[in-house]
Amino acid sequence: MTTLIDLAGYLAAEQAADEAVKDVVATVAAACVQISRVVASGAISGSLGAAGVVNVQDEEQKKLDIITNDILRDALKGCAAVAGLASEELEEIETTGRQGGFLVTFDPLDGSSNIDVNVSVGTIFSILPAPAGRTPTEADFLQPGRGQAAAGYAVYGPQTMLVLTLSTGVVAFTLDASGAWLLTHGQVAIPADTAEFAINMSNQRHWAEPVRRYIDGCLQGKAGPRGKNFNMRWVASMVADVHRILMRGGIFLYPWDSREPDKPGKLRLLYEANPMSLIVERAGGKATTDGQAAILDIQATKLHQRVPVVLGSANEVAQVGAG
Ligand code: AHM
Ligand code: MG
Repeated sequence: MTTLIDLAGYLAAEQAADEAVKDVVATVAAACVQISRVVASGAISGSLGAAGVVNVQDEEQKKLDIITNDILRDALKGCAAVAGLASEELEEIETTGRQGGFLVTFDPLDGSSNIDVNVSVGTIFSILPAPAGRTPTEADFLQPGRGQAAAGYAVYGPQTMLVLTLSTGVVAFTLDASGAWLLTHGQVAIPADTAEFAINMSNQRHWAEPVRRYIDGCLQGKAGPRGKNFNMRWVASMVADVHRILMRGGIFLYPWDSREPDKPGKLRLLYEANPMSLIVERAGGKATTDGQAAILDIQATKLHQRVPVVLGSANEVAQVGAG
């Protein structure tokens, strides 16, 4: 059996990446090992179920949302290269008392609705440059995703995996029984074509016309305008749905819908859409709001801003844009 290199070995060999970014990545990765253990322990540790509180998103927090948020927050506060952090579970940014280095935004446990039924969930993170010589403010977090210094996610599924982009390319590690991240996927590339889409069909009546037309074309299969049969998958954990697309292609849509006009989409820009978009683009895919406009070019205006998301296999995302 060949020996796989671990995360520390990979980071040491990555000459192009900043040493401080590597520290942040190593810190997040270590926190994800802890998170994977608490997630895996489920009912044994009494960590399933609702916490009985509502977060800044007006969503009921699960106990694990709070536990995992605390794990990441504590880890990042202890990391010398981190000046500030923002989380899906925290109303406001937090600073660490340090200046310069990096800001980290994260969704500590994405796919919360799946926790209690033992379906894959994950942690998503984005690392941004912090301002030099002063304490960061909320405005410093509102950067276009194109400027991310690194991004990644951990998926807690049949295998626990860490997917990462530093300066170029996308790599993936698998967690072994000893708690080491081993490099199992040296270069992740999303096929340009696909016949598999992921969308919550129950929202169909709320979609805009181009998305309706696109999905309708897929549903018509071989006899329809696309001339081929499509398959559909929807885990309802963005990490799991995007991970499948990274591994075998596909398109993921959480599009604009008419339910809440002041919340254009469900997913959050700074700690869900931006990090996933950097990973998807670096793996050769496209990440847009509507099949055309790149998510990474959006100038954020609010910490918990929501955006429509259409990402995945490049030619398929372009089909949505053409509609
Ligand atoms: P969360 O961060 O509160 O878990 O919400 C985000 C999740 C995504 O992982 C997933 O793509 C989406 O919400 C599923 O939404 P729905 O329940 O509408 O299918
Ligand atoms: Mg989420």
